[in-house]
Amino acid sequence: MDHSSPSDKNLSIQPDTLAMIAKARAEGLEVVWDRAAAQEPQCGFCELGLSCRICVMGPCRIDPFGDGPQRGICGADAHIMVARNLGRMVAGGAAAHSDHGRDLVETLLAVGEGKAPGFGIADTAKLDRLAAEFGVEAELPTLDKAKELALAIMEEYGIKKGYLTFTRRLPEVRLEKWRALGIEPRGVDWEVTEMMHRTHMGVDNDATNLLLQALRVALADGWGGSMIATEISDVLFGTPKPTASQVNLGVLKEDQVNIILHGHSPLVSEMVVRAAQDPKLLARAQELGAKGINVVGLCCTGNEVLMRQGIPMVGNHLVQELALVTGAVETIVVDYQCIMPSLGDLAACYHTKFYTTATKAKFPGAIHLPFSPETGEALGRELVVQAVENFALRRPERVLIPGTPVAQVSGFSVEVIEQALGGTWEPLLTAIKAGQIRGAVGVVGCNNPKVVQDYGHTTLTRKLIENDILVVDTGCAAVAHAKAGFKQAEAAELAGPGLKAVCQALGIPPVLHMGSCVDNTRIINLAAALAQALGVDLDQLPLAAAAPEWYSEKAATIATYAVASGIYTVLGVMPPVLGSSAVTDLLLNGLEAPLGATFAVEPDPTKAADLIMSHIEAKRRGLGLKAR
Ligand code: XCC
Ligand code: SF4
Repeated sequence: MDHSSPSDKNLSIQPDTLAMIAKARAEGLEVVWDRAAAQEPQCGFCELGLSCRICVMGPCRIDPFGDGPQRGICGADAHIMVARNLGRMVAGGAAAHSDHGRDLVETLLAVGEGKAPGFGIADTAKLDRLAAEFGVEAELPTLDKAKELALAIMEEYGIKKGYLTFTRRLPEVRLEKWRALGIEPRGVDWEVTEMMHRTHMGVDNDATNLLLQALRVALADGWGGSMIATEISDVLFGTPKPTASQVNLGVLKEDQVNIILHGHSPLVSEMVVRAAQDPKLLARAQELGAKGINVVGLCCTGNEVLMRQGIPMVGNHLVQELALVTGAVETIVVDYQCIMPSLGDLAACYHTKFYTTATKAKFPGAIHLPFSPETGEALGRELVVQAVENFALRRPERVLIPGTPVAQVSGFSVEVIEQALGGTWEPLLTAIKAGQIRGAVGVVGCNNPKVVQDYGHTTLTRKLIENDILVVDTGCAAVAHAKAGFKQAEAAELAGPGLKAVCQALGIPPVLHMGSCVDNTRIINLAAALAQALGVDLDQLPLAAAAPEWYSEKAATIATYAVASGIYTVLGVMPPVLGSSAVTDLLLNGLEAPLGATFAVEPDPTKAADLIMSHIEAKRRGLGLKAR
């Protein structure tokens, strides 16, 4: 019997999602859309950024209609309130990414000191390049070099050095623009801390000054914490190469032990992937009646192991609960970020075991087995052992796995794209100059129950590639695109004639998967490389970014560093800023003159595509290229 209501059809464009919503209904289980409905109507003050609970003289609210209070108890007006709230949001995202990066650096240090069994250096060429960038002696043996690099990168977090090394990848003109505004990032933790300080009651009470610090803390993420996470992950686990895999709930297997890896870090997940190949554990699984051990990924931990190991992707943010509703999951292992605190309740409705692995991220209903570089390898094995044993408790009558897996190719690191082009950016630049490719857009970010799941991503991207715009993607957007079939070489057929010809010549899809959320730094590195190759600043390139379904603080931070790096960025969901005309105007218009880029907000993805296309043609004109 179909328990879904007709209105459920408006929640997602994905048949596998809808099938599992129906199963959740039939089994009386609550999922994210139910809780979203229960929150209606959402607070209008908060939506506008006009509520404040920074101190306990408050909470305070400002009346957007002008009848009620126009100031908080301390005297903060609407502009101060909105700017402070936004600043804290951006700092939250930067803190999350950067703290994730720190875990990778700590592990690199442990590897260098010989204290991390099972971990090693997978990409020595990248280790060498980074060592050169950070002034580490080239002649050192590999492990010593890893240690010295880790120690050098730790300086990026502090207050001694005063600049971020990765920013030196940018054209000098970009750095000069930052210096003119006073937003060149100094240290990762420094900028986060200063944002928190400035937004304490009675510190920075100038909306513009607050927003400048928001730009600076975002840059400390993009060219600091996130980039560290990406680069060190490549050193430890390998720089991604094109890898064939599959996507959607159908990658779960009825006759195998299913393990889901969820969160953002590759540290535990890589160890689980490795342990799952152990013949002894496979034999034990077979003893219990399973045909094998099926490791799949979800959200960005999923992207990490998909990009490097070809591990199938079960789904994006709004699928996390539904994956458990299949009843086919022995174990879900999480690290941190974007993990719904509801997972414990859902796991308890099935035989599923829910494991947390980060001391900084505990959840109700979970078993906590903390990771450390010293014990990570053993932890990976223990998690697989537990999953295999749990297979015996699965209740086949409750299992329903919807969907047929869709093929996808993933793993387009900057290094691989450059290689595919023959080791130089020239062929890509030639195709752009000739107008075969009009430009490139990063379509990135989350799912949000305010948007029909995956409709924003896929509608925008389909229209962009039809119009000869190359799309690169990360995060949950990448999962949406893969499910739509955009990541197969055959998807070249969906592209306009120019892009299609380029894709067919190179044997690549028109939508290139560049990784997880922290891997948005691959996109800005690509942009910087193209700008350097052309001898221009990033804002002169025919590039844009979009986050059609974003929800998280991290996404706000990514969008902010994209704009501050010179990339026009279109959001599909309104950030909580409309309560201040000054803040809104600064974001939509005021950054154009000093930084060459702005934010735009457009919930309709078809119209967002139009905005992006006219932006790209304007940038082409600016470069003296033929424009439409
Ligand atoms: Fe989270 Fe990275 Fe957003 Fe997905 S896309 S919902 S942040 S998992 Ni980055
Ligand atoms: Fe109210 Fe000001 Fe305190 Fe905010 S900081 S809660 S506006 S008194």
